[in-house]
Amino acid sequence: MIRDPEILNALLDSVGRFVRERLVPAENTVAETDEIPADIVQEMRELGLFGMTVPEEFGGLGLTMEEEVRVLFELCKTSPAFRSVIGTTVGIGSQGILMDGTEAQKAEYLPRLATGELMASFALTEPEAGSDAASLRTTAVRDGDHYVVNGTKRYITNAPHASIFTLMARTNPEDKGAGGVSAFIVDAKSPGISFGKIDKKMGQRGAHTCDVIFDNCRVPAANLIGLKEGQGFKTAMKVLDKGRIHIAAVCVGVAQRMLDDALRYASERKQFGQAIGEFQLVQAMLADSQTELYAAQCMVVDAARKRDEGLNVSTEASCCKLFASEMCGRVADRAVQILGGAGYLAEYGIERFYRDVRLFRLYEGTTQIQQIIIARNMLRALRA
Ligand code: COS
Repeated sequence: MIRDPEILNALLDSVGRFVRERLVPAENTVAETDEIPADIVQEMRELGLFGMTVPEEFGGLGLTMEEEVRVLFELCKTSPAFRSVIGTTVGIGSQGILMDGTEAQKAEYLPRLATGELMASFALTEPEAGSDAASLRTTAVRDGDHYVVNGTKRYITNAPHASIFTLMARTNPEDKGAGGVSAFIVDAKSPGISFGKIDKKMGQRGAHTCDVIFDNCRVPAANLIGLKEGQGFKTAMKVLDKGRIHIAAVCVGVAQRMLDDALRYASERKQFGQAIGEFQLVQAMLADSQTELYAAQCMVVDAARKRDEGLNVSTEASCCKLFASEMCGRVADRAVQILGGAGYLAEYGIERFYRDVRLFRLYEGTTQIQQIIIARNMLRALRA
């Protein structure tokens, strides 16, 4: 749903200009330094990007899902590390509070998340609990008006910069599955929290992940999301349903950028006396990429609209994440192929995108997990 096309178009124009004038020229520096410059993060705050998904009553832009994906299509025509700076705050780190938090929890955190004063991060994955998220072992034991948290979380995006975590921990040791898990808002400065070294990754330099270790960390009971135990896994799954549409939109944006670069190269590079884009085998790669990109974009917009209508989009979200992330990988591969030797050289940038986009098929649920969710939902619908 688009509330006001004129306001949205103005936002899309500013984001597009920001990407072209500020982010694209900084891509190499970010890759070399592994840092997003502080002035760029500040400009993202000023553009309201940290508050994209926070309702207007709490000071955010209150974008609908359709508006959000359209902003992402523009914002992601550059290195995905830039999106990652805001990604966990607008997405998986904050949405649990919005979806299931009490009014007091929303009032306490959402306004400061919206301005980017606070950054949020999502702490679900553990060394022994990745795809099987419900088997997590981090414990939260009630002690008076606090919970005492112990355990380790792994691959936590933006953990080194986070002000708060949405943490999933087991409050009922008798229940080893999803029903024993609760969600908490945890201040990153709490005593008992320490951080592992920043992970060295295949790509997305400038986006940081690390382990987060909880050692007798005391979390106020008032920070139990929704003040209800045993609901944390469902909160995480609802957050991921939305997150997967968000990531699919990111894939569309990045794929568009790679295809634009490949198209430009194909029209300029000459071999056998003409631009390589005139050769049908190169055209096939361009056309297949355009077709799949268009399909992914249509899927993302459709799923976003359905979510805006209040429908359950668990299946659609997984279809989008699966198709768009795999599409993005294929477009990256073809872009390298079209650039040939230049595609393999760092200075042309495509090899960096090729490494960056590999993550899309892994995080917020691997392709195989999306397949499982889609098929399970189909079978459940048949039985219902
Ligand atoms: N929305 C709301 N509730 C949901 C839900 C959703 N999308 N998906 C599951 N639930 C509920 C189920 O209804 C069930 O509740 P009841 O016990 O009341 O029926 C409960 O949550 C447990 O669900 P389920 O039995 O399906 O859990 P499983 O352990 O079988 O796991 C998968 C399901 C594999 C789908 C889940 O573990 C998953 O998504 N794994 C990937 C995790 C991931 O994306 N990690 C990336 C980390 S974030 S970067």
